[in-house]
Amino acid sequence: MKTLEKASFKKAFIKKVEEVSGEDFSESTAQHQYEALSELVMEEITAEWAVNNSRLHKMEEKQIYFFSIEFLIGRLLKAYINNLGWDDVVPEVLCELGLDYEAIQAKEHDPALGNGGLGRLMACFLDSTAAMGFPGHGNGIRYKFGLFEQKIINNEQVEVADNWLKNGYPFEIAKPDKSVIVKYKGNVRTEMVNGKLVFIHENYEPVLAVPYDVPVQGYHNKTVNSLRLWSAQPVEDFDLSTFNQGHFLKAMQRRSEAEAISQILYPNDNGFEGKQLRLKQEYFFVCAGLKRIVRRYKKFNHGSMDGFSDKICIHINDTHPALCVPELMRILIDEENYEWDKAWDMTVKSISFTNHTVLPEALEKWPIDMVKELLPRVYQIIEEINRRFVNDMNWFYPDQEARNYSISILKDGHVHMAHLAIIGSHSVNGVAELHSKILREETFKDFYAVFPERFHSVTNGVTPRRFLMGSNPQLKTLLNETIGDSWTMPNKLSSLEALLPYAADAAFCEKLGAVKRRNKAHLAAYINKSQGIQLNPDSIFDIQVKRIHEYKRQLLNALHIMYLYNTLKAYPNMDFVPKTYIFAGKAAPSYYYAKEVIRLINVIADKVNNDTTVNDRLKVVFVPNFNVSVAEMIYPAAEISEQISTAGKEASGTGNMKFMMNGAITLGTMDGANVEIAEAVGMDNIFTFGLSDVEVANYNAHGGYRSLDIYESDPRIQEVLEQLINGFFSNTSTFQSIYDSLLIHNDTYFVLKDFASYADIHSASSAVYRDQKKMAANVGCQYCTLRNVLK
Ligand code: CR1
Repeated sequence: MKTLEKASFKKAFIKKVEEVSGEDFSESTAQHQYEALSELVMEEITAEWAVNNSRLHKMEEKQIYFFSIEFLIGRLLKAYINNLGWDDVVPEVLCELGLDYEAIQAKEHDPALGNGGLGRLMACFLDSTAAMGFPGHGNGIRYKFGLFEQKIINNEQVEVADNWLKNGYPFEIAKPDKSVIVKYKGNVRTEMVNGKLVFIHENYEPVLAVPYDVPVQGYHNKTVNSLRLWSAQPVEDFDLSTFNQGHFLKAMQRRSEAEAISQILYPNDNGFEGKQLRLKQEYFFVCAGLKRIVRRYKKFNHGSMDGFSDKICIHINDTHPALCVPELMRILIDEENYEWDKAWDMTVKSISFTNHTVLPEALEKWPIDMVKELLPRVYQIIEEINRRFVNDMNWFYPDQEARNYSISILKDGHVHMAHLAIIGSHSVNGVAELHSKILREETFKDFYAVFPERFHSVTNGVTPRRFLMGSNPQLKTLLNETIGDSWTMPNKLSSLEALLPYAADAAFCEKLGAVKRRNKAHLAAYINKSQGIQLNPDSIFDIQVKRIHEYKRQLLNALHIMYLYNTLKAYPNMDFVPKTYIFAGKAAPSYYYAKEVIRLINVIADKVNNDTTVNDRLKVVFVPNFNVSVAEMIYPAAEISEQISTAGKEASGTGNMKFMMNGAITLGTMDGANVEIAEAVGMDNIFTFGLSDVEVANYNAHGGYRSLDIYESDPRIQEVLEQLINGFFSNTSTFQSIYDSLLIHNDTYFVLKDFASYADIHSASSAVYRDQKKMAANVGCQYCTLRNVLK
């Protein structure tokens, strides 16, 4: 990596600002400075990118392509600057020029091309792959509108369209010459050609897929990989013949139907929406992505596909890209003339699959008629894959007919995408030990019996470059001063173990506390400025940020705050460590219950924050529009990380790791990767509570538990539940649906059942906080024991 020379950078920057603004430098705005800086960064990266691309063409190394319907990449400008090793010079030069680096960065519209979990995981994978110098690329959709912007109006979530491309996006390169055609609908005709049956897809509706590439810059190395995002366009810019016949609307309709495919990201996390447009999206990026990969592979391998599966790995991120299986088969059979068995062997060898959720409502299954109509040839192949699979199963396990049917791809009138993915992959993984166990023993147990060798566990990781080094520079500096910077090198985070002795070092702990205090003050200032709520940076910052979902149990946190409020009112002189509860997260727009939880949190916040008898000790904030940039500000300021899902429901969680690497203590259930965190830090350095996954499963096997028993026996719960419906927190509205879910519908997520142990662990955590020294030592331990959780 070339080092950046200060004087020449300054000169180049001023010149570029004048070029983009067309005015004297002194007249430039933060927008011009952002555009100029982005251009300079792109010039540097693209030079290296071209070299990388030509190296990749030689296909010496195996290449991995991550197929995902979401890539939640976050802002890139600062990440690029840090990865290029420009992070000393750029801020210094900008400061000398009297410019505000933070304000310049804020001009970048945070690309929200994902909902949360699996999309952010992909972005972390891309970052890590490039940092480690491996050729790994992303393949997804360039949505015109990303995940909605969330506003809170009258305590409720209001969704506003996210027009992220409004001012252009400087980090993409359009490659219209590499566009491909994706075919929908029509019919399949067969013909005998030279004694061989060939399948001809005709009368289809073509859509043009145009690629836009975003460079993925490695860390202090020369690797630049690619994230390829596809945009849908009509094949002919305008359907002239239809237009000339006077069918103006029809011509327009064709255009908008094509564009609709990449128009909008479905705002659903852990939920399945069986809309035809979504299925179109799934095939769109699968078909376009595979076409380019195959084309390129052949180009550099003398037109042959023979070695494809030795050199190319297609990773399908959750089931949305599962059509890779029949689509690759289609290419190999219809276009490359392979026999079925050979094609199948190559397909399974190339494809691997990660599952991200066990929630039954998220498992995709498409009505057969819909798949057949939209993708006639692909459907024929799915049918044939299924026929052969069921035949094999019946041959090998003739006495297991029911099981054999239960694992087939086509059943109950639907195409089961997880089944297609498992059958068509050589590797299937869960994203934490517990989740992988649940996959093996419950969700996919019948598959596990058939293909035990395919199942693996790969605990998620997050990038420390973005979530520690980038977002918490003061901590980075302190760590470097204390143990040197070897931990900043890719795959070397375990070097943080060198901190272990410092957990008992008062001077280090004090400095660590000072960094945390500054980060808390920074977040407090942001909240004050954007929401007008004043926080006390000396209170405990207890934070839950993630999608709003029943299983993640923001409700448990909210009910507990109601209880704390009641207690403070009843015992105004009680000994109470001041606490600030911070929430953030979006609810799917159609998820009424989750939106009610958001409203409840905001209603509680209104009441508590405006009650002068408690508000010096208790504050509640809901930070609107949680996205990657907001997250980067929140994690460094946290002391308690709330990871309180119903055990067995959270596949991994990755927020838990981001909090942890910023020194927050996890307060959570033994769920997802919390389990690995507990192993890594030791039970003394984590606050765990609640039912285990086995206990939850046992209750569920017997129809759940009786929530009314808890209600009747715990006066704290009685009080807060009545407050949900008696207008105590808001005299204009009540929370009947939440009340009913807990009492009438028997509390599916065990909120009341876990309440008592949750309240206990909170008071235990406050006691530790009172003893600041112990807290500092605890926090020290967090760094020291990251081990394999974080890559
Ligand atoms: C899971 O809910 C996991 C991420 C990444 C999420 C979360 O526990 O950490 O995936 N699932 O593996 C998801 O986004 C749509 O499903």
